[in-house]
Amino acid sequence: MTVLARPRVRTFDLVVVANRLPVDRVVDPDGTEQWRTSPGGLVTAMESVMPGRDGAWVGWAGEAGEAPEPFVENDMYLQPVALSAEEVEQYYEGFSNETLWPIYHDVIVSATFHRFWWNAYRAVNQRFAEAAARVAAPGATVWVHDYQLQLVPAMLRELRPDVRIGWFNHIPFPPVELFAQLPWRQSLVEGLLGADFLGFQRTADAENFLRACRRLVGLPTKGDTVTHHPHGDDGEAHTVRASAIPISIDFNGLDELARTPEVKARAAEIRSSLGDPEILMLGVDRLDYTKGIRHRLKAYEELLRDGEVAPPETALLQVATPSRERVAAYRNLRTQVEGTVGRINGEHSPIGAQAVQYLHHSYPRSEMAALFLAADVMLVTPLRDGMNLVAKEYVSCRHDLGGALVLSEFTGAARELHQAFVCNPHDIEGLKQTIMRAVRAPEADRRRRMRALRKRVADHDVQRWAQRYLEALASAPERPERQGRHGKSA
Ligand code: GDG
Repeated sequence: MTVLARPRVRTFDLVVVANRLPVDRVVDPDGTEQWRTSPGGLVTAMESVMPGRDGAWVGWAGEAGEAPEPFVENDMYLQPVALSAEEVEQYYEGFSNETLWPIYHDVIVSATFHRFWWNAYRAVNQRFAEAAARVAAPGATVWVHDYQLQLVPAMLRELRPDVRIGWFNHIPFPPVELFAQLPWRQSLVEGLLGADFLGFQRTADAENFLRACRRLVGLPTKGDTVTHHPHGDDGEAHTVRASAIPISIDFNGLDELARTPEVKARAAEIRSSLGDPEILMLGVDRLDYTKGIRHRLKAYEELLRDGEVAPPETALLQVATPSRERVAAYRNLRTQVEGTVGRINGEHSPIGAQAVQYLHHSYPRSEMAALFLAADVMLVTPLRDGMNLVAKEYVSCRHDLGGALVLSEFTGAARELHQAFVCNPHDIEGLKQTIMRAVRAPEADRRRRMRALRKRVADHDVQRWAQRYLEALASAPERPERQGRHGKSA
């Protein structure tokens, strides 16, 4: 019998598994292809954590069909996972973004359930688990991210009992009453319990998960832990910790960027191109219904109508980064937002100035920093948001201690950024008042708040987040599978 040599696969001690690779393929006008860092919360966070760790990243490259060969980018080994066009529709747009995303964000739009979407979700999670199993070195640490991959921990555990598995949820974990709607709730809980440690943005999210374990699956919980029997009722019991480790941003990197002469000059240029308004308000969001853009515009429109603010002295600049454009709820939102912006400008803009400057684009990081540095009032008004990195980025750019942050109480960030002007975006009257409080706050008050906000983010930056997460994962109790104790206990 001839034994065929297996191709050598590189393996790594740290493997990140996320729906998307951190890069997009771009084709230059001359036809050459290259990879460019893709925007988004998870990528922004992990980008400053991975370099220097000799890690691998398993994820989808963003185009349906065959996966590209593995490649190295920014010191990271990237292992693409293939998704067919049908899987993109069913696993990603369907189950992830039309079933889970609404359920996990308070059902701001209603969720859609299809059994064939679930089947695709399971099949794709299995493929991700297999890809992670291939590149993980013996005893490696595998860090799985987000709601698209909730079955990966248990699937990977089955394939590779030797590895240490962590999962981090970037979005909220829903209250048990909403999670209970999912016909596949038990499988999702069991999928997650394959991990050694489960990380959440807020304590309330971890508690929601533990409540789901208790009430929907009948598992005992104690403090921030849940106990289950990975190998059936007669097998050995195992305890998994679920607790909050809130994500952050690269404070020093952004602080440095915002201090460069180029960014400062660009900030001044942005203000002057808007006619040097006295008050420049700014919104920066993915165009997503969770971000409260419609509520923000409504409040702003009423402030214009009431004569509280007026262009050109006041301007609102709204960056709405294109997102999930193949999902109907996102297309509807775009139509609504653009209709509202058109109406506001039609009714309130004088010749030569715009009440709302609306930008449906993605921008380089330095342009974002310049926008943050230019804005007097930053409007972060989500109806529900796991964390919201934009709020933390804004304060990181304000080395001048200028600016004021209006922040929704329904963001994870509001648990940390107490000195912001905190608002309830559903309460339009209250939102208007909070915006005006931020506009009119005495300079000394704004500076005092900004100093405290910056200290909080500087002391709790993304490097500390990653370190805390990896330490929590490393100190998780040994699982029976890893010790080779699969069967019944003696
Ligand atoms: C999820 C959770 C959680 C946006 N437009 C551009 C751009 N961005 C960057 C922002 C920020 C990131 O993308 C967006 O992060 P958020 O936290 O605001 O929101 P999600 O994308 O919904 O992220 C969220 C996050 O994961 C992390 O755990 O906070 O709650 O929903 O960094 O600056 N960056 C560039 N150009 C753009 O046009 N360069």
